[in-house]
Amino acid sequence: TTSRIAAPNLRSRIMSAEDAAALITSGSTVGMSGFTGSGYPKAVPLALAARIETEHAAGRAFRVRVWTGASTGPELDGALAKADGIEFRLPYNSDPVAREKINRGEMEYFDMHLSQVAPMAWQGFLGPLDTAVIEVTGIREDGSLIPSSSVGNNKTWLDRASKVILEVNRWQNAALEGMHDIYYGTRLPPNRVPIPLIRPDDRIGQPYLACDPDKIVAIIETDAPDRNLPFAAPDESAQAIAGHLMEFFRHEVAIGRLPASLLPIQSGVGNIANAVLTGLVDSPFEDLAAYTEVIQDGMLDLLDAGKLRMASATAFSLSPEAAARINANMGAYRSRMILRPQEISNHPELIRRLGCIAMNGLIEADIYGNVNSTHVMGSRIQNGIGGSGDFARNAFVSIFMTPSTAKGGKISAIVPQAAHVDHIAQDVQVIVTEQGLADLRGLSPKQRAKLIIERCAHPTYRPMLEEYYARARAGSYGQQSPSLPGEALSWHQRFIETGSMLA
Ligand code: 0RQ
Repeated sequence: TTSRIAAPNLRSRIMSAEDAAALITSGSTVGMSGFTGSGYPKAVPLALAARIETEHAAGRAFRVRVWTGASTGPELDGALAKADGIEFRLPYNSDPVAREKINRGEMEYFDMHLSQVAPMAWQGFLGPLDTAVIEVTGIREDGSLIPSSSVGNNKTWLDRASKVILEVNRWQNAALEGMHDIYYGTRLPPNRVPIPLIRPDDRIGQPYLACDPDKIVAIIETDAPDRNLPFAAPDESAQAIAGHLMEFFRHEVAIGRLPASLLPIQSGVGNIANAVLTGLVDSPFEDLAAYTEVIQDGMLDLLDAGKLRMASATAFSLSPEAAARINANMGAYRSRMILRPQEISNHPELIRRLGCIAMNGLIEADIYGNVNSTHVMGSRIQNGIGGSGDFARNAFVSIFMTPSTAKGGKISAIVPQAAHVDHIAQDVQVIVTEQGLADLRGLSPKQRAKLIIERCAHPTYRPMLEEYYARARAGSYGQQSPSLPGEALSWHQRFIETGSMLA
């Protein structure tokens, strides 16, 4: 059936994924849709990976540069990385095969703030974009496109690319139509104007993506599900973190620093973030709103419980079970959800104006509250900074949360010095572990160190941190942020050498 393609003049461009992949040349830059495991193209990347494998087997070089919204699914990043087909990747990756290649030095990766991708593409800082490969839910009679389960950078890829390949995915719910808000008012300096969004509920654009029909070189029809990993049920540690945070919110409301319905919440990726949302279901807070990047399972629970009034994001990031739930009732959810381009969902101007409560995960924090979100032992990339920087710097209150240890206790998440810094201490106002919560607002570095060690460190590592800090106080070159450069990273070195940070 071709019922999802209503534009009669475009029907002639329908072809196989293999024929479409043949239109992509080696060395070219391909802008794909996709944000978390949602709305990424599912047929052309696989066909391209197969073609690359054939070329490589014949001894011919073939690699492409891949831009997306954020992470995608195994059919895109996984398949292309496995075929050794990606020369350069931006702006976020969580695929294990691609991660391995990046960490072996076989693939270049530019990990960047997600709000900056579209502006930088427009500014010409990233080079030309040859082909856009975009999943959509349908093509309307006038040629406008019904977006899919993520918006990401699709507007920008469609506008900037020389040629466009569309995947029309029948699996996506037709009732997605009308949920999106695509803003076409962005400009380059010196012509920028304020973005007219003052509440998370505001619609400031149009529900459809525009695309010059002359650029559309191929249309592929697919019928394949989004693939997001299921979330783990919140364990004891995640529940404890959620508990500390609920206590913090209750306190802030009680003393009048937060309204009773809080402020628009942003919740990062991962199991802990999801557990915190689940914690809000049983909390006293009502009439909540979310201004965030992804709508995950916990958000759906909050919507269903009537706690969350509405959610604004750029993508769904739902387990298969939650995706089925939302698909069974999309019409009802549509009025309470808005999907926007990621430069709007993550826009610093809007995050600052709305006063978002940012809640993100971390890999490690140091005793002064500098946060490493990306590099294990300072050099191995885990995922990328994603939207955490967009939100952390501009939030009303910027919260980072983590279990106090990793790898079965062999790694402390609180260290003398972070081996890589994504979020400087000024952008980190609250740190929460299962041990407790440190509210760092208004504190000097030495006051922060005392509180972080006391409240957040695991009891096994706390005496080691106290001991290091005492010696740093005694022997530091300066006393603003005492440190001993010769041993500040010795815990990391010990882990690399012995497999444990414990002495
Ligand atoms: O690795 O799966 O191999 O065991 O990191 O860690 O504890 O499951 O936590 O899922 O919340 O992820 C920072 C990675 C935390 C995430 C990070 C290892 C750990 C495990 C995952 P394994 P957990 P989470 C906007 C927000 C950046 C992007 C962001 C992230 C794996 O939150 O990517 O914030 N953030 N986006 O074992 C060694 C440590 C470790 C460690 C954790 N100290 N040392 N390994 N791990 N701490 C949303 C978007 O941008 C889409």
